[in-house]
Amino acid sequence: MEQSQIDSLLRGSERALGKAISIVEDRAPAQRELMKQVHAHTGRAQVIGITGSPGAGKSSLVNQLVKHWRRNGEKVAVIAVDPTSPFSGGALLGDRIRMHDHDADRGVFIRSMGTRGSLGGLSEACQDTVRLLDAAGYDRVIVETVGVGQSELDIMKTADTVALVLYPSGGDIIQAFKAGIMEIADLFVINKADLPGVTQLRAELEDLLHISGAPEHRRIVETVSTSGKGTDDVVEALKAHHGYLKDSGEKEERRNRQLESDVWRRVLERFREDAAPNVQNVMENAAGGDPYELAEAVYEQYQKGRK
Ligand SMILES: Nc1nc2c(ncn2[C@@H]2O[C@H](COP(=O)(O)OP(=O)(O)OP(=O)(O)O)[C@@H](O)[C@H]2O)c(=O)[nH]1
Ligand SMILES: [Mg+2]
Repeated sequence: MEQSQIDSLLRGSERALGKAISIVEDRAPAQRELMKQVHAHTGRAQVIGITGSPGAGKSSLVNQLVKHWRRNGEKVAVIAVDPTSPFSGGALLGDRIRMHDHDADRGVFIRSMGTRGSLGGLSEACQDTVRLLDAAGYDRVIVETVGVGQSELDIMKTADTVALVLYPSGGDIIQAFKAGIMEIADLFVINKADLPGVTQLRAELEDLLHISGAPEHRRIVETVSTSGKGTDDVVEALKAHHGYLKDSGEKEERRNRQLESDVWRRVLERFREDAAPNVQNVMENAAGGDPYELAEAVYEQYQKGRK
């Protein structure tokens, strides 16, 4: 991307932003230079991850949060990571319609991000997109994912605060527990609090948190995201968690941990790019065979090529 376009992005141009996001989504080599350029302008936004099973009401909650923050004049960006589950196909269309409320509003930027074919490419693209939005001056960046796969979990780990949306219907908590999301959630939202079963769900959740020795700062909040009831409590809890992160030094710690994994992923990504021709080469001549030997052959060829 040209310098003038990067400057536009830093001034908040949606067009420049859209173009930059396409570059990081494609994982084209140009993304490296781009990310280098914007890096110095990141670190200001509050990144909020919202996860939970399909239909839990994540988008409805996001919608309410956007409204709330817009009323305060804050700039808000939303990345909706497409649910992998085919059951959610219909709901996605719903997302578009509901989120359409904000389309004309210049202070809101909404982007859907698909599960691309490339290995692990989604979480990388998503992390970089968060940084672009941060650099473009968005105060809050919300990332919505369905809590299922490893790449969603990776995406959530890069957020400052992770909210897990649950709703009264059996099996929800256990699923989250299995997927490893319970451990990384900072805030629990019991949505659809207008439906029966809330008291029981809260009791189950409190038990689980108690058993797992969860730290004090993890709060439980009830919402009805279709009406907006409880949104203020979510906002308040997010604010409290952000304060806790700063005061306890955990924000610093998390950022440092993030830095190392970021360096790793960039090294690996670069290696994947560089070794791709060797893999292709070796695979062309491999009629079946032993993966260990083939990998060895790739590595040998790669090293020879570097001499
Ligand atoms: N009764 C009730 N229904 C709700 C509430 N919040 C959301 N819903 C409904 O639940 C359905 C799913 O809501 P979404 O906000 O699309 O849920 P989601 O978690 O984003 O769904 P996916 O993105 O498909 O995983 C919609 O029909 C909403 O109207 C609530 O608080 N109470
Ligand atoms: Mg949704």
